[in-house]
Amino acid sequence: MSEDKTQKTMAAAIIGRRRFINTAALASLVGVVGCNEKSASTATPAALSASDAKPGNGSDGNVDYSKYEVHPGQLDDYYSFSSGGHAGDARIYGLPSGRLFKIIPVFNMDCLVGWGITNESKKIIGTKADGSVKYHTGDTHHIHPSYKDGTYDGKYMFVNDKIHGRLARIRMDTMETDKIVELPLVQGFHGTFPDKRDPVDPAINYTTRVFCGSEFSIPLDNNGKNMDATADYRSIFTCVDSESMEVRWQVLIDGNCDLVASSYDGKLACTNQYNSENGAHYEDMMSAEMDSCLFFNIARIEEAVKAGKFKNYGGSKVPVVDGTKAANPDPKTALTCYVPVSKNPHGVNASPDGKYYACSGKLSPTATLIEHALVLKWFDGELKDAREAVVAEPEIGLGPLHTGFDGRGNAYTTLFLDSQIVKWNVEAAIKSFKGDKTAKPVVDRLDVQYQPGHGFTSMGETKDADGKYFLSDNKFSKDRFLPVGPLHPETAQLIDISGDKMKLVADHSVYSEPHDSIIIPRNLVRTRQVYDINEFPNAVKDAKDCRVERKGKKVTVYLTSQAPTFGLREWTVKRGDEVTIILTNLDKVEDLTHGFAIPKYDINFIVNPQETKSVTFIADKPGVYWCYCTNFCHALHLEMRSRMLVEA
Ligand code: RUQ
Ligand code: CUA
Ligand code: CA
Repeated sequence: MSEDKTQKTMAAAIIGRRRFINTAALASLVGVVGCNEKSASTATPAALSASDAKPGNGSDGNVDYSKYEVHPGQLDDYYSFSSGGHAGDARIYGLPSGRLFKIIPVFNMDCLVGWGITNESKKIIGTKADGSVKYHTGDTHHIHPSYKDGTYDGKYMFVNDKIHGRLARIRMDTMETDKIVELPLVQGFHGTFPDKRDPVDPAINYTTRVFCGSEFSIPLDNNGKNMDATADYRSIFTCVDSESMEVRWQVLIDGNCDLVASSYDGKLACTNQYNSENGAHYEDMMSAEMDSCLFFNIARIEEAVKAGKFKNYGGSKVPVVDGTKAANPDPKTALTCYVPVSKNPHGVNASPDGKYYACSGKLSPTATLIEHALVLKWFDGELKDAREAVVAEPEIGLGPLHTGFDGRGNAYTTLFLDSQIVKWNVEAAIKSFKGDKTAKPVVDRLDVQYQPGHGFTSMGETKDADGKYFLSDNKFSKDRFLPVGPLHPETAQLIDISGDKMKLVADHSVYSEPHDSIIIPRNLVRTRQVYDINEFPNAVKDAKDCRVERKGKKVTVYLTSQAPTFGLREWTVKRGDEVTIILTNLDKVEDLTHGFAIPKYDINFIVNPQETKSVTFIADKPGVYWCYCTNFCHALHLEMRSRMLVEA
């Protein structure tokens, strides 16, 4: 089909279906995805896929799949860092192979490494007064590394917890979580993004702030006295210091926050709002024709905080400035700018050249393109209306969610309802918006299997977008894999975007529930293999230092591991003692990790080379207990044990 005819057919289809996108029809349309078992194999998005993408199983005789194989002993060229959704973790996959390399425990418990079991990890997760872990659950949605000069510096990754409103930081040298902060006044902390340059001092060109959007509006004093006055519910935008991981300030807004993006010059952060209506029921959230993409003027917000123009709420000491429309009538002093975009947007992504933000319609078959420079002009009082910052709104298909960029002027948006990836050209979209009828924004479409959520390009969230791969994290795998039970894996489909046409090159199964990822090249993964023993103030540096110390009922066992033995063959404690075991792994050899488990005491953790960890428990069960190494380390691994006697 010719491109011209394609465009016409598509436009007709969109207009035809657009009428359907009202409250009731949307519910049934979305319902199809989950309820109709035929929807998978018959999910021929052909109704709209008037391109030459072939509906069907996606296999294409023209693709040389062997080009994307990773042979035994070879390394992957790219790595995706993925958030694990309500598994509460983060994962590292290789690309193009799709091999899973690591699951990084963040908000979850993990008995492989002892996350949530060791004293050190409990302290990071947060504890209650009795020393037990405060929350055992988490829901990680968005993961983004720290930046230097608009690209990743390989230092940290930040990931959110939607359930309890927490932000975690992962050190990229060890790929371990090192700090977690709980945001005050927030429920449903969803989108997060670090800044890419300091908004106040442009010479500081690295991440100093992490922006966090809360999706659910709640009463400001959430004291159990207000269920019905939903107009008083508020959603709050938060800034966390990337080094101290303390909350710096918050902004009260109209509507809600969903996804978050940051500018390349440090001046703005933004969030798409699908519930500008502040509705408490889903039909209310869909009642307005337009919602917004909300921009935050970071320097002005920080000036306001400095000048004391803030309030405190709900017992929190964090300064909260007022970013509502009513409090910001004059653009020249406004802290926030609400740019109207089409209905219930989902996803906002900054283009790698720093010029645009693409905000998807979700309930409108459009993406809204907003120009960064024009938003700045609005803040200078030079635009009559914030809507003037919109420079394009191409019709791209049904259910647009997230957009990746290739660094060559093209955008790739996931279409949830159409189950497609649509490639559209930014300049053509701008021309078309200006009325140029010859400009054709949509240049390609590809069916994916099925219903994509996030999609992202290699290095696409940086100025170094390389236009090599797009990964489509799909919400349903249906018939792509042998069902291994009612809970299916999800599909991450790898698409080669280096040519004019998108090519589906691999289906990878991913453990539920992948949310968002970034793709980075191999050279950005630079981990350490052995810890420095001096990093741990409580390290037991020599096997000769192993001992048991008692202070009243508190007993500390100083222990080392060195394949294939622990530094003490046996030790004795008394019933009722509070026992702390401090274990240092003295092995210096790369990949020589030991484990330590105590039966019936629920103790299980690992120590990596030269690392120290500790656990504390009450010795309340008399008997002899074999403390054994859980991690295969040596030919005599099974013999690597100690005995603990708990005296009756
Ligand atoms: S959201 S499927 Cu939690 Cu990232 Cu868009
Ligand atoms: Cu040490 Cu197995
Ligand atoms: Ca809405």
